[in-house]
Amino acid sequence: MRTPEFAYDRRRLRQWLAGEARADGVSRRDMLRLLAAAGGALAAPAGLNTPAAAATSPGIVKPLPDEWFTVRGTNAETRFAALADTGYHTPVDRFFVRNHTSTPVLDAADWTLTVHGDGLVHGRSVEFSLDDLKRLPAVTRTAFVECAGNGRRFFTSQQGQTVSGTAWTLGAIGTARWRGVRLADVLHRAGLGRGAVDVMPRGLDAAYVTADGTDLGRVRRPLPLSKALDDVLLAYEMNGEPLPYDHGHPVRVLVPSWVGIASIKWVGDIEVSAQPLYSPWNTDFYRLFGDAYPPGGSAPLTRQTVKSAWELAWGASLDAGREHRLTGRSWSGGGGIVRVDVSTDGGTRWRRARLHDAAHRDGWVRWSTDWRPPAPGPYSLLARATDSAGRTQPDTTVANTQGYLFDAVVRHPVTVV
Ligand SMILES: Nc1nc2c(c(=O)[nH]1)N[C@H]1C(S)=C(S)[C@@H](COP(=O)(O)O)O[C@H]1N2
Ligand SMILES: [Mo]
Repeated sequence: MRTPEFAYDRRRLRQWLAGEARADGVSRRDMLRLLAAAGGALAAPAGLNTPAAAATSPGIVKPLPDEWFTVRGTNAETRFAALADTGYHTPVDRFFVRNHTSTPVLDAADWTLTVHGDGLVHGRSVEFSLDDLKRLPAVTRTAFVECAGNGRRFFTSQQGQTVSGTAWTLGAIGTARWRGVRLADVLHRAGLGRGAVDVMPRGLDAAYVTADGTDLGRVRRPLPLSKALDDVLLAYEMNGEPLPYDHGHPVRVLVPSWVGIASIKWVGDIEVSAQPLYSPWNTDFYRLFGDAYPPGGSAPLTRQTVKSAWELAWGASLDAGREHRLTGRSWSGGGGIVRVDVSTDGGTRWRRARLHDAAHRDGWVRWSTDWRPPAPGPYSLLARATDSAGRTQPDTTVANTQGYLFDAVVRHPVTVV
């Protein structure tokens, strides 16, 4: 999996150098840095850097009750304890929100999707209304959306490392039943050309301006055509209801198993390109940078890693001498979860948790374990999952400066009283 993706990235960088790839909105300096890291020569076409604009204020439409969410800047993290009484699918009203700016309130009747670019036959652009999409075959698929930065706080709190970005605990994930059309069907309907290589959906939310005032334009991230044609949906329903405002109304991209940024909300246009594409979301962001990585960073992030979370408040109190049924969930972007081991004594002794769901690709499994805490005092609860590809959560995650893909076993503190 890793090798072809690295090769893909290197090939694209070489094409950019030869003037055969586009990188609108990415600074020339960033492209040169990536190129240098990939071992290319230093001579390149001019890039773009647009000037500063004002910062935006948070804007999430749905209510964010304190018992369900922790608000973090423009984002809202789901409290795992609030999932204990929910089923497999995360109710929309408890589903985390990750917004670069704020939720645009769009009217489905006015909405259109424009598919355009030189990767279409004759280079013509094609428009679809929501009704047009609904006339194509509908597909339903259960999948999680998880932010690449989920668990970021633990780089600092467990490993003592400084990382940038929203300090999520483990609640930047939700699993929903999505209904929509296959992106492949829309691309074929639009007239996919033989030369197409990259597909870049773009959101209708406001342009994203970084803390230092750089306007990066609207949120967008290219996907290789192979993934776009494989299992990607244009979703217009979430858990049987029209897609809610905060989750991309009226239509979002849903890229199963990949980092959440791939699943562009409020999609307004999709560029189909015969040249490789770059955006800041696959050059500066959503790559791994740091001591363990090449100077230009890793290849752009794709699949999620393995994680586990207890459906318990951080620092929850439990009565000593009583049996408690403790519950949690584990998930992976690399295959269904086949095994979860738990420890209630800080990691000395381990036992298997009971799994309540079959291994589900792109989804999570719910699990439980019974525990009678012997005596009052502080305890750490640990859970370690293994997926069907044999990947297991490690004890520590190799650091990266932006704190992506934390997958180590989290030590969840509780107090026995
Ligand atoms: N247009 C647009 N799409 C977007 C984003 C955004 O800010 N704008 N955030 C991305 C990120 S980083 C994540 S993790 C997911 C979050 O999806 P959710 O808010 O529905 O949970 O949406 C992705 N799609
Ligand atoms: Mo994200």
